[in-house]
Amino acid sequence: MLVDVVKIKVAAGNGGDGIVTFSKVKMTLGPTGGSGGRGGDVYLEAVPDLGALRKYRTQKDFHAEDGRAGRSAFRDGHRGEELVLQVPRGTVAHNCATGASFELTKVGERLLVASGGTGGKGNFLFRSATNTTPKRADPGLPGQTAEIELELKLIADVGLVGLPNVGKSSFLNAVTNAKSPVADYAFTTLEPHLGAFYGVIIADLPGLIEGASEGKGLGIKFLRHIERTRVLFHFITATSEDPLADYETIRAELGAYNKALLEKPEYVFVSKADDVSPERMKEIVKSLKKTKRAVTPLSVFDDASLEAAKAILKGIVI
Ligand SMILES: Nc1nc2c(ncn2[C@@H]2O[C@H](COP(=O)(O)OP(=O)(O)OP(=O)(O)O)[C@@H](O)[C@H]2O)c(=O)[nH]1
Ligand SMILES: [Mg+2]
Repeated sequence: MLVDVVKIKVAAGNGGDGIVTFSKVKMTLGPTGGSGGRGGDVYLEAVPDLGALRKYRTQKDFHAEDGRAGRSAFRDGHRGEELVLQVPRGTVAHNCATGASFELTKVGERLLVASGGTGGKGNFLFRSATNTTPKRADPGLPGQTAEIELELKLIADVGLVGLPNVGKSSFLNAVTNAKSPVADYAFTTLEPHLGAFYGVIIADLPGLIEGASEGKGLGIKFLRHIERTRVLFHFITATSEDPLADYETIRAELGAYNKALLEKPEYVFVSKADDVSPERMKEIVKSLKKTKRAVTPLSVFDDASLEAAKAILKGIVI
């Protein structure tokens, strides 16, 4: 799993000071000092860019704008601009002082990490029947500061499942810039590999075999990585003698691990389409109708079929 950790310091803006001023115009004598503006807040905001933590390797200190001081003639100071720090979706923010943690799971989600200081009141607000010439104005309060550890824990959106040697890793490598090992033998992939397609995170898993739930092959422990995925891509090779039986073998193992995996939306891909005749492919697609899933022929050597798979990926809302 790709895990990335950085520590940053954030400071919200300080509140602006209130001021003491008086009108010099004879008919309107009295306090006119405006209040200070509130300091800007600091937020974290989840974005699809998985590399968004990179910039915090060089810059570590962030300060939102301070509120401006109040001015004469009842003019309040401007609020300080808020500061929004972008982090990749899947980032867990730990407040180092309080120990509190919060996970940003959805794109656009925001977390307030430091509140701006309140602006101080100007003397206009201290006027009263008994004190028509108040000389008091309050200073702005300091903004909150915090030290925050940002930890990226990728949550896959799509899990690639299937028997060994059916082209799962080849597919991941074809649609993302991942470099999952590929070879013409079973169990090339020994641990999950991740790739991102426009922010959609794909987890390539080791192949499953019949009896995996009893520990055969590499077992099924790694299926925990796809418990939280939204969608499964189920790969079946066109070179199989009985693609439907392959499908059912995998479904049985998924169900043995966790029945909830069977409820996930699932797309079936018939891989290595270039290795069989179009007639055979038709037969296979027909036999897989029983799965009641969308069935898509796929070859990593055929751009049109990769585009069809990418269109499905694009439809996955993150
Ligand atoms: N002809 C053809 N061969 C493919 C295609 N996709 C993958 N292969 C080949 O099939 C073999 C297995 O591919 P992998 O991507 O390693 O398969 P896998 O499902 O990840 O295998 P495991 O990691 O062992 O579960 C490799 O030799 C690939 O080059 C395809 O679309 N067409
Ligand atoms: Mg593989």
